[in-house]
Amino acid sequence: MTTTTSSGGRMGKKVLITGVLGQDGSYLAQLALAHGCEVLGGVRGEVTPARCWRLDHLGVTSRVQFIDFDLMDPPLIQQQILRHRPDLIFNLAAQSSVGDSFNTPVATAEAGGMGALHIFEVARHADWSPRVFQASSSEIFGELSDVHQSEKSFFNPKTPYGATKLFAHIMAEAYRASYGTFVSTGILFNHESPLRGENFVTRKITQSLARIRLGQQHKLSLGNLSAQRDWSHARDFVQAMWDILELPKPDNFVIASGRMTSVRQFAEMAATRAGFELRWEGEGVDEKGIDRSTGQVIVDVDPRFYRPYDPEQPKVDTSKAREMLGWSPAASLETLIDDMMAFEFSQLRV
Ligand code: NDP
Ligand code: GDR
Repeated sequence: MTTTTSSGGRMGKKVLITGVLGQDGSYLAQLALAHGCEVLGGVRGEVTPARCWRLDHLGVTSRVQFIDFDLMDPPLIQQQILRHRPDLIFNLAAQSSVGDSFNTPVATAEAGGMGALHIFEVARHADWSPRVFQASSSEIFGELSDVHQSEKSFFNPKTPYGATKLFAHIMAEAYRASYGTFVSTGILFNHESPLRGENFVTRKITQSLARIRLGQQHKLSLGNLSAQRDWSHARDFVQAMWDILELPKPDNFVIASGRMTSVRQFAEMAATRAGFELRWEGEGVDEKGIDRSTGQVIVDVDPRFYRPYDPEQPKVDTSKAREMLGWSPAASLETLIDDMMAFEFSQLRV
């Protein structure tokens, strides 16, 4: 039997989370379990203990029912959804690195674009009307002239990842309009956490700075330091995803904090929190770069980390999420960085 909790939860509901071993999948599994839901965790390939480190960190691994789920395998997608009949489907699986998408455009599109479409198609024919959440991205905006972007903006992505996410986003709208399928989207700006993959710039920075502080690494090499991002905590973003599927009608929501910070500023803030001052290449520090007596560390720029195309992230109007969901991020950027640095030191000191 299904009951609704006072917190708007869905006690007893079955929730399928694709990409459950990823950052957002792990936090969302924890949230759904806290709401009394049964969590089906979609995973491609074998579930090894090493791959469950995020769920382990949150203490929920044993409560997730793992199911084989590969976005590149349409018959498997259909079979698993029809077999388990989830009430809510959060499609979080994707090749999620914009940088990697330049090297793997076809695989990125097949999983993130066609994979999402196959899920919508099963939901369209399902006789129990599941609700679907699709993880869209701020990358769908691309380079635009509007000052503040919103759900109604014209989309103009130019990265393979952005184009893939736009395909799935437009398909979600098409399924709503054409078939009445309950598919909502979150146009998600960057969200980070201690559970972020190491190939993303925030985690790369916090992990490297902790290693440098403990003498395990000499130098942090980055790409575009002046790139600006609207960074929030992933824990707050999975709450927004949850709230979006609680609404009576499917819709699109921009989810962001509204605060832009450069990569360089993020690194400086993280270093301050790690207890030292950053010195940058060309500021009188030699190639080896680290002087532990003064606690100074060097960060250099390595062209290998530049992208062939790296558009500025647009500023955004978040009023729809504030008004219709009552959502705004609970954690500040400072809290996020504190959380990430504390995690790095706890990992390296054991
Ligand atoms: P992660 O990269 O941490 O997680 C993505 C998960 O998808 C991984 O567990 C990965 O598994 C899985 N996956 C990849 N390809 C497939 C496939 N073919 N079939 C099944 N599973 C697959 O991403 P996040 O948790 O950070 O992001 C969640 C979603 O939100 C993604 O769709 C991302 O594009 C989107 N998003 C994220 C933002 C962010 O800032 N975090 C912002 C905007 C959108 P494996 O270990 O096997 O690779
Ligand atoms: P992004 O995140 O591309 O915004 O995609 P990422 O952390 O990879 O890059 C952010 C910005 O930092 C610059 N940068 C570097 N990036 C990486 N990864 N490594 C570096 O060394 C480095 N140096 C500078 C990048 O050029 C870029 O401008 C994330 C993902 O979570 C997507 O899935 C999601 O859709 C978008 O956020 C919104």
